[in-house]
Amino acid sequence: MPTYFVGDVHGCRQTLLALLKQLEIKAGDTAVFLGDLIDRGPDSKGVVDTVWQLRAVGIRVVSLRGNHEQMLLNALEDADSEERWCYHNGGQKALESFGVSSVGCIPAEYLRFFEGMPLWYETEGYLCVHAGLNFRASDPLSDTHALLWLRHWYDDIDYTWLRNRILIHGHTPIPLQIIEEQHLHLTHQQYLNLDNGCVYAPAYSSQGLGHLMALRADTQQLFAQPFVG
Ligand SMILES: [Mn+2]
Repeated sequence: MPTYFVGDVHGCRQTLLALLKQLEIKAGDTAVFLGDLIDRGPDSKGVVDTVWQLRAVGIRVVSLRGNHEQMLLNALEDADSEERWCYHNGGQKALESFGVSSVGCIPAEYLRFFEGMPLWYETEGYLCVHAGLNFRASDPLSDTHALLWLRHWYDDIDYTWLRNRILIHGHTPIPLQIIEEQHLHLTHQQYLNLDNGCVYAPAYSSQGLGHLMALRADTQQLFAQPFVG
């Protein structure tokens, strides 16, 4: 029963559907989404619905909270946060996909889903987070802000703490070539960024972005699905 890790979807529902087809994912398998299902792309609601449909057909789903789900939740709290999310971080596109004009009008079942998302996930040989880990904290998994937002943390990795686990994360779009290099060195570097910025296709395709990425845990096979508009 394979486990698949999936990078930042950002509302790219058609691309997600194409990736799932490529994975040949089936009942009994596990899909671990690394956060940022929503915002920027064309169909945030549709992405959540697709994730729920996986559950309905017997696929085990783990969906981590990304900083974008966090921004949506923050937007429920005050107007400044809602403005920041909507106008500076692609939240407007998410609202449009729900057919609403304010975050409070998103149906409660979706809000509960975002609220219930775990911040990290561990499975045999792997530790998954959305963004990164603060290895200067006594417990790196306790720094919630770092789990959601941190960039440029590879130099701080404490391999004694990490043991034999491989870190899987998203959050910072990097070119496909760099992802492939990380994948090549997976065993000794023990980290892999699965964010190839699929939502930034086609504008940034020349910079090596534009695929939705996945890794199969047991075989370490890497999958790259080009953006589907
Ligand atoms: Mn992110």
